[in-house]
Amino acid sequence: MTSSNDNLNSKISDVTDISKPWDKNNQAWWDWYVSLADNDVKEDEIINADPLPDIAIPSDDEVVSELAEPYHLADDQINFFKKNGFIKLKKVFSPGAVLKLRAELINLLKEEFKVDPDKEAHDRFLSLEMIWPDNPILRAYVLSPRLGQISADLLEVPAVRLYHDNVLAKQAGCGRTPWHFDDHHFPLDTNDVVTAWAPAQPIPLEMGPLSFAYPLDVHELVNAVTFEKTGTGYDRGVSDIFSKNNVSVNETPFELGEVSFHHNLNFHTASRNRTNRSRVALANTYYRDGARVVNAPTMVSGDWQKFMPNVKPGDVAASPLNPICWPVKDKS
Ligand SMILES: O=C(O)CCC(=O)C(=O)O
Repeated sequence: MTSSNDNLNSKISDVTDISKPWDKNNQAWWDWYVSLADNDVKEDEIINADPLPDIAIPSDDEVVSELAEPYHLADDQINFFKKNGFIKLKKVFSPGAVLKLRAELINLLKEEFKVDPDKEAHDRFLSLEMIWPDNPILRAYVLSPRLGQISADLLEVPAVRLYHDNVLAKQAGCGRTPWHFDDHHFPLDTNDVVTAWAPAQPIPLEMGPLSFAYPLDVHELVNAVTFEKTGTGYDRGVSDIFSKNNVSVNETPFELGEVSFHHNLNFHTASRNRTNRSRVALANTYYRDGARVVNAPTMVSGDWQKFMPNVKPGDVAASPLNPICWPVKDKS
């Protein structure tokens, strides 16, 4: 006979069992993932975002040469990243390069989702991945020596590869991004992993900037919170422990051209987008050359084989879709 305790236990293990691979596409993954965010607080009304600046848009060649220029990091910036697991850097892109990126991303989103993400609010988190192989201008941003060099310098590794690009559009009214760290997502056997999160417009607080808990080791406080694949229990569990421990959270606006970099053990979240403009960002993840895929990727790793075709669990993660972005190959 099955007791009510057995039933309860099997329900609990079903909610926490993430061992099966993800069998839908990446947009379905994001729809599922944002459903895990606790949005219980009373929602404020939507406000108008400031107009985007009217500035000259650079040519493709100008963007390529801008992003080939190195970005000097001081030792204290590298030490800040090491200690806190994130850093926000200003002027990584020029204002024109950001607005050019936004126009391109909006066109791609329109084409894929048949909506204008800025005009038709559907409160949805839209995502596109692996755009760079077929889009030369996106390639200039994603494989840029500048983002590759900053990533390698922050991780203090000699070379980095691309894991994937990720176009993210949090539409007007879309709720929170749940608390998480990316170690959970990327099926890589290394912690030398960083995501460059590049906003495609300024992000005031009301738009829900990506926000970071720090220092890096606060992830240890929430080791005991079990991930649940339905409901908002995990997000609430992390949030409660962070509040009880007075964990610091950096939730600050992004100015035009500012880019954040977060380590795969950094816990991050984002508030609801309370503006009438989509919060568009390009998030590229880079990892230490030589890393391998873990032996047993889970459903939280989403459609990872799309990012590394023909690479199997346990293999070195180095498909043709994971080029080395830094150092740049000598073209002579
Ligand atoms: O854009 C967001 O709200 C979440 C993005 C994120 O978590 C990431 O890029 O690691």
